[in-house]
Amino acid sequence: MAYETIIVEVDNHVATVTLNRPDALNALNDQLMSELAEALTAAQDNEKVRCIIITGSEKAFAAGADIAMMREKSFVDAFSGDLFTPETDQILRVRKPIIAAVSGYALGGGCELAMMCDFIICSDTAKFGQPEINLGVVAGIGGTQRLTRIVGKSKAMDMNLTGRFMDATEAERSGLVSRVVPCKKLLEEATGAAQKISEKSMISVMVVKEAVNRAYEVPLREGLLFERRMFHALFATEDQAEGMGAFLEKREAQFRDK
Ligand code: CO8
Repeated sequence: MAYETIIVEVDNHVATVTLNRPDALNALNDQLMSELAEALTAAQDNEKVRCIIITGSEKAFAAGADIAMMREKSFVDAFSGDLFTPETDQILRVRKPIIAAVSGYALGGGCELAMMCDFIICSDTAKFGQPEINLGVVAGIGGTQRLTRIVGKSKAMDMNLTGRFMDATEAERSGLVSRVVPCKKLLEEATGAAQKISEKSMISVMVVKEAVNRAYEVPLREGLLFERRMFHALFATEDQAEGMGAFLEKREAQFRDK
């Protein structure tokens, strides 16, 4: 499939999707969101792919939803068209892990897209923000909800009310990102993490993704029950026998996703 606003490369079990609208700092428009959702679904369906990376350019992961596209919309257009909802739903249905590799600006919808991924690795030049308030609107795909759960009320209010940007150091301190690396090393670090994940049993990997995401959806008691039941269920897999056997036999495990 030929895409115009993203570039997709599959190498060594890792699909890397690069947002590619350099003239608009990778601003998210209808075409980019629909191509991104389609590429991620294709990666989900591709047996060779075991982990996915979404990245942008050095200057911008994505500077938000496309303001030029949104400017002329009326309430009826936005509400009836359900802007970005089908695409974000499709992205959230992907069961393989997705790493956001962020350099430069991740603002508005860009920050929200990064937070939709399973974890964020960023470069020391990254800048996160929810500046929608400066445009007379508010965040629309998670900036008041996911950000609050991740960094807490005080910082989420600060970011959404003032529109200020958070640098990489603050983002790591706040738990928004898992690692900060020099800009030139960003893709190497993200790819290394993706390849490490690719070596695991895909069944355990998908269970981890589901269980951690469930922590944001259900009360602790329910989440713990889900985790315990999934832990029990994994004893039905060949990969459990292989993983534990390999440890005791002091050799590398060869997982077969069975
Ligand atoms: N949309 C469209 N074009 C953009 C955007 C954007 N979000 N961001 C940058 N661009 C364009 C600029 O217009 C400019 O184009 P041109 O060269 O044709 O004038 C080009 O990218 C380069 O940008 P700048 O010249 O502004 O570059 P600077 O280095 O001076 O500044 C900034 C970089 C600080 C990132 C600046 O571009 C900026 O502030 N951008 C807007 C950031 C913003 O407000 N983002 C939030 C957008 S709203 C949003 O994301 C809502 C998401 C929720 C959607 C929910 C749907 C349900």
